[in-house]
Amino acid sequence: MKKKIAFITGITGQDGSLLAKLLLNKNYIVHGIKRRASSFNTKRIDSIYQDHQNKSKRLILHYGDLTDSLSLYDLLNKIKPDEIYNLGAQSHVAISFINPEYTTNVDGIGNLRLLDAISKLKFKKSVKFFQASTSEMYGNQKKTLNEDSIFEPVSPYASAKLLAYWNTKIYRQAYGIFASNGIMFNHESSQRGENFISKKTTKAVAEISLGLRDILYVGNLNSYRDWGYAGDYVEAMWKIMQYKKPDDFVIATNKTHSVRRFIEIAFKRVGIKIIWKGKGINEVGFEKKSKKILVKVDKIYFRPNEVEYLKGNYSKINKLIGWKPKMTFEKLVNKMVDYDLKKLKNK
Ligand code: NAP
Ligand code: F7E
Repeated sequence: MKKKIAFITGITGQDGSLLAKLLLNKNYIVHGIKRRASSFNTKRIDSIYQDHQNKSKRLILHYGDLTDSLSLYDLLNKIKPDEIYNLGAQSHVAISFINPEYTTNVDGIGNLRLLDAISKLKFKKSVKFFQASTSEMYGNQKKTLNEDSIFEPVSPYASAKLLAYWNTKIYRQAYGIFASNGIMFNHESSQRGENFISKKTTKAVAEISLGLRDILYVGNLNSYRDWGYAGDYVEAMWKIMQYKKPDDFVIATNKTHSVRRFIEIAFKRVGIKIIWKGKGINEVGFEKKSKKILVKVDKIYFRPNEVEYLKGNYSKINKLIGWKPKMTFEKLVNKMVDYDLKKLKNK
């Protein structure tokens, strides 16, 4: 039987690397684009890298960029993928306030470049397209969110992603392209970028417990996120692409936890109980036993606009596709701390 061909933007990122592994296990041929960088940026996929000389290789990397329409069209036309996963993005919300134009170009117009390239392909009716949409598009509504909730973005990242969300729907309706949105709430893993709060915390906790660092500096302790496991979310992406028709789905856990709680659980894993003292910028977290201050707030990590509370409802994808998250929040935090500890001990 002919092997399915996938094309992944963002293959070097957290989700892209996990998705590539999932698809290779399902016997796909996987193509991905990597950006030119002055140092190697493929460490998340080094374990599945296959030599160019290997005639039966099923992972093929190409130089490419979501800001470069010409190469995107040429690649799609040459590769003729069955499934395209658009996971490439400047994905950091705080950094989108610092580089708003670049974020809009990659996250918003990058999606349009791909969709428009697809609409010009002879085989456009047989290609499936997945867009990595985000819960950030909802903004600050402080209620449980689903596919019918309104969108009120409060960051350049969120507005760029909303542009991509709408164009995905528009190209579906206008050109009959199989184009689906996964509206994903936060999802984490040991492969998460080190400047997101989850990985930043678990890495710092591992370092503190081994005496390699003194303090974890953070921003807003009081925001709530619906945190799931990235391994479960890439499974949802694939399932959305196998569904009989294109549609939009919330991918979430139906639970929410504060940043403060994340930090407490991470420290608990290494036997440290955190007690909080003070308010706002002066709040600190100290170890109950030793009274040592281990967590401090630094205003540099606050955003010009904050999304205070996110909680999703995954009923639709559960009912229509049968997906549900498998990993609990506590297990996820523990797994991330254990990974970071092991990595440091093996250094
Ligand atoms: P990530 O780890 O930051 O990975 C982003 C990927 O995009 C990396 O491979 C990165 O390449 C690539 N990229 C950045 N700029 C690019 C450009 N100009 N052209 C081509 N590729 C580019 O993000 P993630 O956590 O895996 O998230 C995957 C997708 O889901 C993103 O679109 C994100 O916005 C979205 N999303 C994520 C979450 C979440 O909680 N993780 C939730 C909702 C939506 P480099 O490795 O070279 O930097
Ligand atoms: O922040 C607070 C911060 O940067 C989570 C991306 O994958 O999920 C992610 O965006 C919360 C925020 O993720 C620090 O203010 C406190 O309230 O880990 P984060 P995010 O902004 O929610 C969405 C769904 C995406 O689509 C994005 O691509 O934690 N926070 N102190 C902090 N955040 C960071 N990064 N660093 C801190 O020191």
